[in-house]
Amino acid sequence: MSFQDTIFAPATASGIAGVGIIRISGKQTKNVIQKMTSIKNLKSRYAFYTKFHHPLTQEVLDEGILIFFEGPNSFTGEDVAEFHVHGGRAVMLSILEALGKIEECRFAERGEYSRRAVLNGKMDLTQAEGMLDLIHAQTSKQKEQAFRQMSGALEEIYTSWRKTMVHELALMEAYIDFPEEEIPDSILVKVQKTITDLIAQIKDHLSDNHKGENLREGFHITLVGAPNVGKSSLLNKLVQKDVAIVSKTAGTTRDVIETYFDVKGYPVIFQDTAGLRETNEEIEQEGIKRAFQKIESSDIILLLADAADYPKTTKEIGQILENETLKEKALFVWNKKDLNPSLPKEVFSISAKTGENISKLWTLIEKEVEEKMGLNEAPALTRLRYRQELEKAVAALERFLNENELELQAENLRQAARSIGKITGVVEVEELFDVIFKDFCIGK
Ligand SMILES: Nc1nc2c(ncn2[C@@H]2O[C@H](COP(=O)(O)OP(=O)(O)OP(=O)(O)O)[C@@H](O)[C@H]2O)c(=O)[nH]1
Ligand SMILES: [Mg+2]
Repeated sequence: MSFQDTIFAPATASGIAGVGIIRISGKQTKNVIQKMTSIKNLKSRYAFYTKFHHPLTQEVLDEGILIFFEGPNSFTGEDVAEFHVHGGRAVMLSILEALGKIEECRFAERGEYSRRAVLNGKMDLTQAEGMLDLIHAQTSKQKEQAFRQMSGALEEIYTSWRKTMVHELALMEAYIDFPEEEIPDSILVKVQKTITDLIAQIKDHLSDNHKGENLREGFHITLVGAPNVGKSSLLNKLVQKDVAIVSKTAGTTRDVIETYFDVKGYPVIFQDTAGLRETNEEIEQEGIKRAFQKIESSDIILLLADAADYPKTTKEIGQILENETLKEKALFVWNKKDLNPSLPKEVFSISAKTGENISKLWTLIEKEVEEKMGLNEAPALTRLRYRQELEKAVAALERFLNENELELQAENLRQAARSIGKITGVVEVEELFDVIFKDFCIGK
């Protein structure tokens, strides 16, 4: 992949649409415009109505709007042009095919526009990833979080931390390298103090209960219980759609049924599972195995029991409640309230059939969801990659504090700064870029 090439790709999704946009970026952009349009007085950031023709045959391919963005004032920082043409397949293909005929022009690779934007200092890696999240956002809260990140909320914090580290490192190195300059020893005490404060700030950012990551990835709620307690009925009731088969036969559900649901702007994935019981039936056993996998990995488990059996629950439910980690994320609910009028008031019960107390259950779910994903004033840590580098940075800073030798202290500070640099992309690690930009789509 050469960054000398001029690249092109559709910026809009393929399909039938009124308008389709093809974006061109690189040194040949002006040449492309000259070869494919008859625009005379090209100006940056103006909309030109023009015919687009084939650079070799001169055949008219379409007519539409051209906008030229002169570098560095463009998305990538290079010269960029946008062809706004009709959004049908044949039109788009004809333009793309024509572009391929111009020297030094080629189809863009995945994420190449964003990658160039980062390399040209238009944004850092967290902003590029924020933009990726924005494009993929499904709910309003995900969008809000992604937009903040794209606008540089995380970049600002991480860059300032890195700056502090580099600054303190410079002070230390001056102290080490120029003893005759008589830099006072008190400087070292100051550095210690600054680093101690910094550790506290980073730790505070890290101890967010993974809210930002949860919001990016979605929150998983699993419905669990013995066969026939009404898990599938409840799922259908909650998402107001007939997604799972309900029947009076015990052992109806086997596969895990996942349904995506927008809860007040937060992404929630409900998972209905096979009823837990001992069985010799092979398919059901597999279903139960899968149910247990979901119990482990989900954020909340809605443990359902049959109110007609109150207060008896099954052995499997007992086992789940004995496990400290699982118990912590379990919400216990008696279903089929309508079948047991003598249920004590204080036990939480619902009826998936009549809908009684379903709104109360929703209140509980919403509370959990907001607790686990709610946005704060401070921008959230959104990716495991950031978390890992920040943890490495904290470890290096703590080694710094415990180290006596100045050179080794400085080395630890350098390592910490490097970790932060990896998050924002200040240290240009090709490998790292490859990993990150492969998730982008072509044209971004
Ligand atoms: N009376 C009453 N019946 C219910 C209620 N909820 C579910 N049922 C009935 O209970 C039976 C089992 O419901 P399902 O939703 O299939 O139960 P399940 O827990 O998914 O069962 P498996 O998939 O077999 O594990 C069906 O006949 C439902 O109509 C309720 O609140 N009240
Ligand atoms: Mg079921």
